[in-house]
Amino acid sequence: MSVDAADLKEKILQPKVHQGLLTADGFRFAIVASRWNDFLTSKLVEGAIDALERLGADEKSVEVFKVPGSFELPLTALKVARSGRFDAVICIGTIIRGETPHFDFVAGESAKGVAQVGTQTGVPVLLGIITADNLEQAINRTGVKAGNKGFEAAVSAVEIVNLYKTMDGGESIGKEKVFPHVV
Ligand code: INI
Repeated sequence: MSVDAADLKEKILQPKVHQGLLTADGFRFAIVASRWNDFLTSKLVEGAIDALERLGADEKSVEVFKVPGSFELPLTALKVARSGRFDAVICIGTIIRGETPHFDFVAGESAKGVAQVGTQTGVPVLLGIITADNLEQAINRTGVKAGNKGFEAAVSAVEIVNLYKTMDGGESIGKEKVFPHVV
């Protein structure tokens, strides 16, 4: 018996897809930014603010917390997340290998720490940290060649807060929870 292409196509599962809208309206965002390599890091902060503004955030819904270096991002993000004042925390920094023998330590601890804050608090924490082997690579990731990591992290923040809103029973899906087993 032959099976034609049309039959096969009908049998392909089409599961329900959950994804966040790209609207910042009604959400509050914290940007936690390192001062290290500020001539680059400030471009990432600008990129993040630009993304939030373009996606509909207003000035009162965005706050920036400055810290000395990327190593200080996780604990600051934890305090910000625990404050209950923000829907997402966007962590921004620039770590360049050429500048420190501690690169792996600073980069590893910063990324791991930032990830832990999200899982510990349930508040989405976004990684907008550039880790680069040299200055040229870092410059290229601030929007010169390969996109702006701050902008990208902010867009991801907007998407994820919208996704969690629908999963937690936000207006777009009514009051019923998408995942009733998640409390
Ligand atoms: N912090 C950075 O954000 N980027 C770097 O490249 C960097 N380097 O090269 O050392 C850096 N170091 C500082 C570190 O994050 C802490 O602020 C410092 O160790 C004090 O805790």
